[in-house]
Formats: sequence, structure tokens, C-alpha cells
Amino acid sequence: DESQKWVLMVTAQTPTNIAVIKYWGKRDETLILPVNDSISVTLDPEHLCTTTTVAVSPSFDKDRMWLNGKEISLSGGRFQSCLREIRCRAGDVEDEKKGIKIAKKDWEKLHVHIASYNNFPTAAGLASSAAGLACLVFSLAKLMNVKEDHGKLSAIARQGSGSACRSLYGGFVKWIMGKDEKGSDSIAVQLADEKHWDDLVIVIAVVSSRQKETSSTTGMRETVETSMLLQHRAKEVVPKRILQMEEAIRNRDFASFAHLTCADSNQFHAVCLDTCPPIFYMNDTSHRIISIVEKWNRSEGTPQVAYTFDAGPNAVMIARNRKVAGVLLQKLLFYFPPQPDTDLNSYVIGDKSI
Ligand code: 2P0
Repeated sequence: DESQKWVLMVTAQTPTNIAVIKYWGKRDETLILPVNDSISVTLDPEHLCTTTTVAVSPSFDKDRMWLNGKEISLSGGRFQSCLREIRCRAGDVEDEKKGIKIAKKDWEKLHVHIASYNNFPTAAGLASSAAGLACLVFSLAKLMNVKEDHGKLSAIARQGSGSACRSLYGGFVKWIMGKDEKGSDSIAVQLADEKHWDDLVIVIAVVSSRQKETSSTTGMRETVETSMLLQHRAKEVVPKRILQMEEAIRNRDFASFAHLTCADSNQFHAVCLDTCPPIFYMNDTSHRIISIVEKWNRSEGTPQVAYTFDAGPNAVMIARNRKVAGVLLQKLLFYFPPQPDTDLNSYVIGDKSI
């Protein structure tokens, strides 16, 4: 049947983001509404990003998805929420060259195939859901000619994974927690674009290639249920830090930026420790990195490097400029010397087996 032969495709690429004021804890688990605002920096797409191709064809008999070449289930509630939210906003699509015409109402009957690749090892514990879900939502929105702005799309990506809403913009991004119980105002906004503060250099030290033991979703739930410190953090600490961080970013004030970033990472891990049973995401190597950076910053009289750790032991370090980043790499190689035959492109500093 000739009418079944066409395939329409869209490809998009989305970088991951690193929070400098952390999201940890939900007030609504299904809609993914957080207990506080968060701020992140989106990485350069060359390094840690997801590339997703979405395709539609009348010959597809169900929605299917492949991650790094392996088919995965789309049955989870979060994928289904994203697909549903995008589908119900689909518009008319026309490709004259291919002779394809899809009317708004046709999308209910059509199925999509999604192929997604990460250009970094998913198992290394580096945020992959943020880039993945943001890219999925963005590419589907393009394919289906959804005419919503980035804010609206961020609210859809949020329902796939909280941190994903921040990956729809480059530069510095704030996820506003919002007040609405349906989540319509829990969206991401760009604070400054990628050119605003381009002296900064981000260095990621892979401390362990093992996958984390407690998923973010489970960890957050347990923290919300058991930690008293989280209440204090969400209500008293973060609202002030958000304002200070916005000002530091606006003024490119590295000293304030570094103090806030390090303090917020440490408080996030303190909240994890305050959870019952306690959650340990950092290990001895992570702690050593903190000590090295703290000592260096103090000896210089003003911060040179900020560190931040997510739900795993890997260190994300932000150097004030390229020169400092060079010195940072030298220091890391001095404190964590590789064996002579080590491939530095995949060197895991705390994991002797690699
Ligand atoms: C963040 N993290 O702000 C924080 C800091 C990890 C530590 O967002 O349950 O994968 O999908 O909303 O977004 C990781 O949590 O969790 C995270 P869900 P997500 O980047």
C-alpha cells in the first residue's frame, strides 16, 4: 500500500545541565513539583548530550523507543505523560516534497518511534535523564508541530524528569517551583544565555563508573518523608540563596558564585545524610576533592574553583577561567596519578580497576 510508505523524521540534540542550587524533594510525585526553586548551568552540547530522532509513519503499529540502540519500555507513567501532553497539542503538518499531509486529528491514530543516544556512558552516573527527557519532548514537539513556547515545553519535560525542564535552555537556567497545584507555573526560565559568562570552564572528574545505589526519585521521596533539615533548607535557605545566586550570575561575581555553589552542594548531601536510612552519594575520593579545592581556594585568598556533586560521587568543578582550569587538571593528575598506560580520555580517578 503506497499510502503506508512514508516516514517523517526529526532529530534534536540536548545537553545535560548541572545544578548549582539543587533540586531535592517533591511536593507532588506524579506531576513532579519540587519543594524549592533550583538554578543550573547547561553544558556545552559537544560533551554531555543526548541526540534523539523521532519518526512517525502510518506503518508503525505502536509507540517504541530505543536507548543507545537497545529497545526500552515506554510503559512508564512519565514517558506516557510526556507523550500524551505533546500529542494533545499536535498541529497540522505538511511536507510538500514528500507529499505528506497530517491533520491535527490524525495524530491520535499515528505511532512514533524514538531513537536516543547519549554521547557519554549512561552507567557513569552522569545526569542522563535531564538531557534525555528534554530532548524527547523537544523533538516530539518539533515533529508534531506543537506551537508552545519553551516555558510550556519545560513544564512537559518536567513531568518526564524534574531536572529535564532546565535542559531546554542554554546558559544559566532557573526552575521556578510555582504555586499552582496542577503545575502550570512550575516552569524553567533562562537567567542568562551561554555567552553571558563564557570564561567559566567545567571539569568533570569521573570518580566511579559504578551506577548509584539509590535513585534520585527514591532518595528524594525518603528525604521528604524523614528529614527535618529538608524543611529548613527548602523554606529558609534556598529562597535566599536563589536571589544571591541570581545576583552573582548577573554580576559575574565568581567569589559569590563559588561560595553559594559549594555550600548548596554540601547542604544537599547533608540533607541526604539526614534522611532515614541515610543516603551516601559521595565517597572518600569525593571528599578528598572537596578538601583539595577548599585548601586551594583558601590559599589563593579568593575562590578559583567551585565544586558540586549530584546523586553520585562524581565531581563537577567550575573553574573561573581557562588558566585556572589548566592548573586544576594538573592538580588532579598530581593527587590522583594515573598509571603510565592509562587512557586519559576515560580515566576514572577513584576506581583502580579501570
Ligand atoms: C538537580 N538532582 O537539581 C538535583 C541535584 C540530583 C541532585 O535533579 O525524580 O533525575 O526524575 O525528578 O531530576 C536528579 O533528579 O529526578 C536531580 P526526578 P531527577 O539536578
